Amino acid sequence: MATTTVADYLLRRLREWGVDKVFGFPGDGINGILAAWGRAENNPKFIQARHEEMSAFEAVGYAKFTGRFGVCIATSGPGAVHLLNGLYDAKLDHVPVIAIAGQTSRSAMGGSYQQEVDLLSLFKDVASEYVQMVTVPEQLPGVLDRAIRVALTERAPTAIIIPSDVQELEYSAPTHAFKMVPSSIGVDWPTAIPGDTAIARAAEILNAGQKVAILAGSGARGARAELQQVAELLGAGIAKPLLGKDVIADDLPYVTGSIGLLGTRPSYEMMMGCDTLLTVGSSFPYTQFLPEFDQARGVQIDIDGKYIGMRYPYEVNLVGDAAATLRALIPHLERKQDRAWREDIEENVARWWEVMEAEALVEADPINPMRLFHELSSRLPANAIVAADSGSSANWYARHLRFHGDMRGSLSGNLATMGPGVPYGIGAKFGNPDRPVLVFAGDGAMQMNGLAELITIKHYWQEWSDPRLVIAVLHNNDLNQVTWEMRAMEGAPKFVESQTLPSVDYAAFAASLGLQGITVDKPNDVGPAWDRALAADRPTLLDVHCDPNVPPIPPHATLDQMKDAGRAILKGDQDRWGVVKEGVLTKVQEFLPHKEH
Ligand SMILES: Cc1ncc(C[n+]2csc(CCOP(=O)(O)OP(=O)(O)O)c2C)c(N)n1
Ligand SMILES: [Mg+2]
Repeated sequence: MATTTVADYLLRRLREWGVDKVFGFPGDGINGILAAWGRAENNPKFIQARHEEMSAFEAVGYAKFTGRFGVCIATSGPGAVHLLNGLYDAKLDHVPVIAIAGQTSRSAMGGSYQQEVDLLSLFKDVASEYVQMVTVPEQLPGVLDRAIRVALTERAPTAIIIPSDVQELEYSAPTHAFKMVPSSIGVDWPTAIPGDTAIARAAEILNAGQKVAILAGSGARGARAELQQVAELLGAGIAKPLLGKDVIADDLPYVTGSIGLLGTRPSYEMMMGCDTLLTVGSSFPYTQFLPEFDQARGVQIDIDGKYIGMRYPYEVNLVGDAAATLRALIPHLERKQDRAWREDIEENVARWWEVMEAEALVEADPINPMRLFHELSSRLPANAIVAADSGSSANWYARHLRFHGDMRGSLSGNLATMGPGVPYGIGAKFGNPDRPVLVFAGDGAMQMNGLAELITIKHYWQEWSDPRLVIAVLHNNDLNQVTWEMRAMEGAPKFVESQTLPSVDYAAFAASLGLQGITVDKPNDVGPAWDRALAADRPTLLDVHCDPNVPPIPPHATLDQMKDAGRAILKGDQDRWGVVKEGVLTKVQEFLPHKEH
């Protein structure tokens, strides 16, 4: 075909933006684009998932682990509907993703035609920053360019709808005329730094305090050296919300690790004891894990004025780039002479890691899930990327993995949806084919979608220069996280009908796809299984038979609360109440809190 169609031009413009991969699934609502893809010799590369929600998760994973924007594509009607959950994951975790969806022909619109869903309304909430339908060719470059720039500016998903007949029209560029919107490619960003007066006010607060706590979230990524320098000067510890787990390494003695329900005791202690709070690039929502309102003076740094000043009554709210703002602050900070607070934090952290190890080594039936994470922790390659699904694995990911080097890690932090683990891993591999990628997923998540998405791994893994993608399945025949939430928060026993899962041979399923499948049902086999997976010449699934009676214990739990959660022992109905491992309770208590909160 000699002429350039709208679809041809769409792909060309994506290439000009540097897009080399698009995650999608076909359908006749995008047939015009697929035909153009064939003409473009699959550039950008079309990556076929089993389900459009997976395409969206893969685009989110790709964006999270590359720092670039992700692109996904789906057909009209059902395909577009399937994208939604993945796009909400992008929205809630502030990830730039562009969704492209087909639509019925313009001539059929409004006629209750097959697969006609009102996509502008469907995407209105999830892509609230920008959703547009392209109805004439001249609209295309402007709409696509804006969808990309808005996604990058707002760190949000945006959506473009292209009716099937428009895809096949001859492309015609916007002209230098009334009601035309010419457009251009690319964007360069400023480095935002607050003014001198604001920096001085912040420094005054940080210098006045004796016990400084730092909360560093995903917005602090790229500010590692500065965070270290500030923590050093202020004698502070650094706690990390889930999405910020990889912003600073856990092998620094003053990094207290995760915070919140899935957090660590040293983070909790630090927040409860501090007199000054410095929050950098975090909108951690759980106020109850931050200091009491009248306890600490607060300074917040965030790139986005829309999200600053929330969650705590900060005295100074600095809108700016994390690294640049910290660099501006540093010359104004006085080194704290009294290091007692810092020493206290370091002692707590050292003891906490010992407790974590002891907990992980408590015997269970058959495998203590903490052991699975613990054994990996010491084997983690410095360039590993880790993804965890929602479920009990998120707890162990948060508490037991000791990140070091340039490791990256993420999960569905705010939507907390089940299902992103395996597709995040795939997106991570396509963004970083030379890095090992490790995924933790529950058996519920595998049954929901992970098993099917293993087929996508089978389809593509040989293209990755480092073939190591390891899926560790927490095989506990239970929707365990919710079972424990019911027990601990509702005081209700396990409702077997909703919670128990049918058992599946996950390793055999993986092996049937030509992947390495390893069943692990003895505690001492966990370490060697990781060794095999990390030395393999192909992706591996570890089918790990985990004990559902190891409770994910919140760091602030008192012994009584923990015993309460394990009422099993009192009630005797083991299946419904679970039997909390006595050893786990005892080990956690070895980490004696300074005070009971
Ligand atoms: C799409 C979706 N449905 C339901 C939930 C509620 N939920 C959160 S964790 C969980 C259990 C997950 O079970 P599994 O994947 O087996 O992991 P486990 O906790 O057993 O390790 C459920 C049902 C959710 N977060 N997302
Ligand atoms: Mg499970």
